[in-house]
Amino acid sequence: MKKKLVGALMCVAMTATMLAGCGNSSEPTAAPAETTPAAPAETQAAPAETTPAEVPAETQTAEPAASGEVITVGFAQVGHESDWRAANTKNYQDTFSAENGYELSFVDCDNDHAVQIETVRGFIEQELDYICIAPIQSAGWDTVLQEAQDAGIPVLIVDRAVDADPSLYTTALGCDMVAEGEAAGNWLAEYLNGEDANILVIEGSVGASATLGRTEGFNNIVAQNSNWTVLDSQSGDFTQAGGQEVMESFIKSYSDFNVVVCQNDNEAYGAMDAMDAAGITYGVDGDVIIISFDATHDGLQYTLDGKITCNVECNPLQAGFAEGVIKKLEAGETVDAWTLVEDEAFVAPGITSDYAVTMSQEVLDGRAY
Ligand code: GYE
Repeated sequence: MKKKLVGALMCVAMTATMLAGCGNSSEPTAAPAETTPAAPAETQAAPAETTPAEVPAETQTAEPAASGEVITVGFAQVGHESDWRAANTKNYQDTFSAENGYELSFVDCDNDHAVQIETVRGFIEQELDYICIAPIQSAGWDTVLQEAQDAGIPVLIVDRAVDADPSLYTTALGCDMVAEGEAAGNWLAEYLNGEDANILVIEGSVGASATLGRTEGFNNIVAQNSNWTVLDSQSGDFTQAGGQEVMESFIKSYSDFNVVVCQNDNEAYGAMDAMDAAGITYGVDGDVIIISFDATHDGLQYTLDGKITCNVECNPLQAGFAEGVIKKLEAGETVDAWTLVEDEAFVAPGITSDYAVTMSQEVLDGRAY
């Protein structure tokens, strides 16, 4: 039995401040509140074999929707680095299904920026109706976004942000990564209640807005606590293996730490393995506080078990927002320049917090991903 109240998605219109919050800059980025639909999308069904030459794509053959022609959508996905990503991919494939009237060209870019750029170029050459990009890194997008705009293809920047001028794409949607980092920091300050913190950070992939934002947000709170020290901060690439490797090297270099911040759940699993092997205790009954991000089902199980003390959610079920944008554009309506996917934080049983929900079996049962 699934209960649905946790992690409810909400769509709100953008403010310039929110946009800044989701990017990697501390300066608010000026952005128009609304964008006019880009040049009309032509609804040509792309043949199944029009995959970018060098990257594997899965293309679903679509049945035209009762109301009209098949809508072709290209999705340049980051890769398959985490449970969060797997849930996000499945959500896009389920939403942009043949049954729903779409032909989805899905490309797993395997965390390679150059492959992702070429994938988008392939989508432009195929003259797809819409392009969704979950940017591996936030930098380096201007040229290909300009190419898509010149071709009249609306681009949706999804999940992570780009640091390109917002006029180069149609819309962006995702979680507020800076706010997530701040939530983690605020919770820690509340929990420590004045105690010292010696902190190790296992960051996500280098240059990703999820990494930059969570780091920036957490550091904003570190700056407010003079008895907190960040001993080290290294990338674990959002993978379990990466988290384990970084934690093993931290354990060799540092003997006195009481907080480990993992920028996603998979890294936390690797970090726990490394601490188990070294005989370091963690969790509500241990010596080290683990903070994680994503709040996937397994991450929340560890939170319920008191091993991860605080887990800050990022909801991967975002395809419905992308579809909402596409439907509006199809209808010739204007769309918001930015859609926030809301999230919340969870803490282990026995902890109450102004910043987080206390974990329970009921919450876990409501977590489908
Ligand atoms: O936290 C991580 C994934 O961009 C929000 O990417 C996403 C992050 C997520 O690999 O697990």
